Amino acid sequence: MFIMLEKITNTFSDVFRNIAGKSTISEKNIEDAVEQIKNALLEADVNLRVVRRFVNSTIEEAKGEKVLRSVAPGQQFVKIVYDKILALLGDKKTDLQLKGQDTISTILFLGLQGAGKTTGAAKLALRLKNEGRKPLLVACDLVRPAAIEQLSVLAEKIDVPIYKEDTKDAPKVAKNALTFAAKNGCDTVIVDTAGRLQVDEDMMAEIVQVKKVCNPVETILVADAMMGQSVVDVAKAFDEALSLTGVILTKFDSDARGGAALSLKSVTGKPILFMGTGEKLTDWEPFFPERIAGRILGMGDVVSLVEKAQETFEEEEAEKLQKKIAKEGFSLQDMLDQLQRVKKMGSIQNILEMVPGMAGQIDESQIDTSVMKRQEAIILSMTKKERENHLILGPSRRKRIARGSGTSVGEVNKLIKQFEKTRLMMRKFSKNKGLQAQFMQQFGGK
Ligand SMILES: Nc1nc2c(ncn2[C@@H]2O[C@H](COP(=O)(O)OP(=O)(O)O)[C@@H](O)[C@H]2O)c(=O)[nH]1
Ligand SMILES: [Mg+2]
Repeated sequence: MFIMLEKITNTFSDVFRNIAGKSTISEKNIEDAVEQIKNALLEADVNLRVVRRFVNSTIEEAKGEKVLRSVAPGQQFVKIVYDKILALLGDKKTDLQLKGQDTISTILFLGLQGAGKTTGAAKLALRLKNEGRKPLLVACDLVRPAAIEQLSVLAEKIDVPIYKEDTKDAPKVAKNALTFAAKNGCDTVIVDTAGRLQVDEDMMAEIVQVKKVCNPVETILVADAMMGQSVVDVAKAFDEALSLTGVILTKFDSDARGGAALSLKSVTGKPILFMGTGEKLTDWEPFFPERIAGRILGMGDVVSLVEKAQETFEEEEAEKLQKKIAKEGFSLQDMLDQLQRVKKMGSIQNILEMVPGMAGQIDESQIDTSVMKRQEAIILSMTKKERENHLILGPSRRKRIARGSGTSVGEVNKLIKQFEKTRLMMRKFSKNKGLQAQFMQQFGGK
């Protein structure tokens, strides 16, 4: 799977390996790296306008303070590129906008001939069926001779009902299919339509009529990922005539160059909802921008780099904290800041989601954050004055804090004791660089 992005991935890996290890990078380094990336994108057949926008915004951001002045500028640079690629792909996974199962939701599939509409309709039906919905497949491709038969065979394979008629009137079929769905308790109607070899007026006119009749919640362009950037013009034409709500990319298992995936979202503004990944009816997956971005940038390598970039940022914050402690001592407010910073790193879970084999394997409950949450609640229940000077925390204040944070006086006492110990340690070792790490560790534990 994913042969299609291999080439572009190789380039990214080279560029990153080169730049990530540098302890300082110049504007020239950034420009060179971005130039290489630009060529890789163009070679992958990404739309020129998309490439230009990507290049400009990356250079601008990479030349900013945060990168050039940071401890590990190469890593920050990689993170910026990752974020931009992710944005190209649509940031977050988008779900189908289906209505509740007490009404009928119609999904209209359209696209050029051979794009994968008919196969895709069956693949989606299978998926929805497995999710507990009751799909109905509708054969509205009345142009290609064997089209109805093709859908019938697929429907039978996945044991999903099909609605078909011996006619050339597609809108009529769509209309009758809805009645059929209502009578037979189907809640999701997937309408397969006729494609042409290229965008053509007759086809558009017919699908516009079909759309009017069936009032779909989703009007989805099914596009072949092997088409490269020419898919962009096709998408635009369909969108103008039919107001698309989303896109499905098929043949992701091919060795296409990836241009379509990287162009479609940003040119059309429509989310990529699913991808077809093979000939089998189960070769169908939701489109996860994070996974694809990780994949494009060379997965393993880049994931760890992005993670490191995040850590480096933490390190810089920690360094600032050290300086402050050396001067003023460590306060409960500092402890709160630390807790909250550690909590933010929860996003590491998201990063792990992109590692092959890890996706879906991580159980939120396995990451124990409850201790930290309680500690945070305790400090949050203190006044500013108390956070600055723990010495004023007498019994009645502790009781109030326990009540305010929904914890016990015992827990408050424990936290203050832990704080005092840490504070002492901090003072002793405030010039010791390894201390922050130790400190963090201590908090993670019980
Ligand atoms: N390898 C691969 N082949 C696909 C995929 N989706 C569709 N196909 C094949 O592409 C061809 C055209 O698909 P079809 O659904 O008939 O396209 P339609 O004309 O848009 O309805 C068929 O041979 C499918 O098996 C996919 O994700 N991967
Ligand atoms: Mg078809």
